[in-house]
Amino acid sequence: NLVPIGRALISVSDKTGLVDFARALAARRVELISTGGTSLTLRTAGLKVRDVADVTGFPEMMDGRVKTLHPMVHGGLLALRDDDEHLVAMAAHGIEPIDLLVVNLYPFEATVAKGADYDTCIENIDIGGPAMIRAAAKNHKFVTVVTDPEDYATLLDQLAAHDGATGYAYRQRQAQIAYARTAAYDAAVSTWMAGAIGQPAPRRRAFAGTLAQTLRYGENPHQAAAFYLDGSDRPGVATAKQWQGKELSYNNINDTDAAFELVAEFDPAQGPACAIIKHANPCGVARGATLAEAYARAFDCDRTSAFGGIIALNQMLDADTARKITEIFTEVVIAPEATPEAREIFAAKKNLRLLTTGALPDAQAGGLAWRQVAGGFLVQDRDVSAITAADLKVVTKRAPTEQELKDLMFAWKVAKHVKSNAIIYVRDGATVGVGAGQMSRVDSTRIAARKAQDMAEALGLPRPLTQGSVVASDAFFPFADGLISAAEAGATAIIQPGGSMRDAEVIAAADERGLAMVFTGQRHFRH
Ligand code: 93A
Repeated sequence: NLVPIGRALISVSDKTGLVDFARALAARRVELISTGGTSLTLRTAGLKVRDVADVTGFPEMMDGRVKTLHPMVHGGLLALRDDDEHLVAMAAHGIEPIDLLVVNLYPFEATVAKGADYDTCIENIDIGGPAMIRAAAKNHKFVTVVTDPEDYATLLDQLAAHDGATGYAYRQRQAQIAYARTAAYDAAVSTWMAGAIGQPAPRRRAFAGTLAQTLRYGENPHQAAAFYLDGSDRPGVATAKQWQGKELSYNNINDTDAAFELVAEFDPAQGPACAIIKHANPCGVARGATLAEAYARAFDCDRTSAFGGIIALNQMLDADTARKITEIFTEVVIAPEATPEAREIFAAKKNLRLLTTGALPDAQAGGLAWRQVAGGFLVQDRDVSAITAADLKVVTKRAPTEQELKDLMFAWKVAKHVKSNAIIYVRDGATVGVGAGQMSRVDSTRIAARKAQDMAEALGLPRPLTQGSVVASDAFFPFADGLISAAEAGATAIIQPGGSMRDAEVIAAADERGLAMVFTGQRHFRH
């Protein structure tokens, strides 16, 4: 199963490491065949190269659209070396075997990311490259394929270990990687086209990502894991610069994403906001006159849970906020930017990871969301619905006051980012109780109230902050019990979608207690 490498076809857009790699092949007496730009680079470096035009007998033509699409190339890649008929065909047509294919594709994804126009993106769809990669990968019984400069070193290791040959298991692995590359490439083309022609719905689409990073482990240490990029340039954990701290873990990435997406709901033009996340749910979200105050108020929602949490800020991290944050242990801080002074303060905390993204993601920008199920995955539009005060329907005798209304809108934004059943108590632009992920809505209501009670005791407050708060519920109250329990905790106003069979009962319970209640007509399930 060892196949010696005698002839290589090299055609690469990304010329990183190319010359050294080709020189190492040449030193093993491998004959090099290349396309235009690749040939030029190799020749300029003093290497001996045959042009692919010399192999095909055709010049590269049509702006390079047709250079390797020829039987002399594809016959050389696909011929079975142990099949008499194939050997006869090769001899009859003068087809020479190609033992090694080194291709990396036109940079389609990078061209899209740069915001290139339609025609430029089209021109950057590689046709000949994927055709050769797929051919070489299919014929991995005899042919070795390399599609990434990062794999040059391991190929040279193979050749060194096997006296200029590659082993079957290695070729199989390379073929599998090659098909991952071409699949991701075509998925990127389809995804880009869907957007370009205004067909972004999650139907008749192909999905694939490109490997960004192999992670140390997954949700638990016994699970292997990796981080893939989907090619969108949404600011967030995927695009962030990490200034310090250990490598992000799987859970860090998941939680940091949840934190940043939540804080992005709060327009920085309307003031600073902070979200603290644990296990993908917020344990505190707040606005403040300053960023430091926003953090302190978010922290006061649930100081116990905030320990070891993930903090997201909707504007530049400043020194004051940085100093406050370092008072307890935090895993990750993500912000659009950080001042040099703030970075210096963090530098003393070696384990604290700091990420900056340059911008906040647009909470209203479309896109797709995935969920895995056995045998497949579910795809839907991102939940980008947002309501304004004008969309609300007052259903109680009493309408909310101006302050209640402000807090109701705040609570509703947070509810969208809390696992169902979600109940959020808010007072003066800060969460004061979060009930998340319960199977019964009334339990979420009670848990949030009880935690607020605990916090009041810890902070030495006379009463829990739920007294005089407002409450958001991500979906309707199926019974009046949840609402009654929120009222008992001191809530004075409620925001919820409405639409329950028992709405009349729920409204009556609100009226009886003098609560104001508004319906959104929209729910924010997050399961
Ligand atoms: O336009 S193509 O799809 N037509 C081809 O026949 C072809 N063959 C190789 N592009 C083709 N390639 C691509 O050219 C390779 O995948 C590689 O990315 C690039 C290398 O071109 P050069 O050697 O001229 O820099």
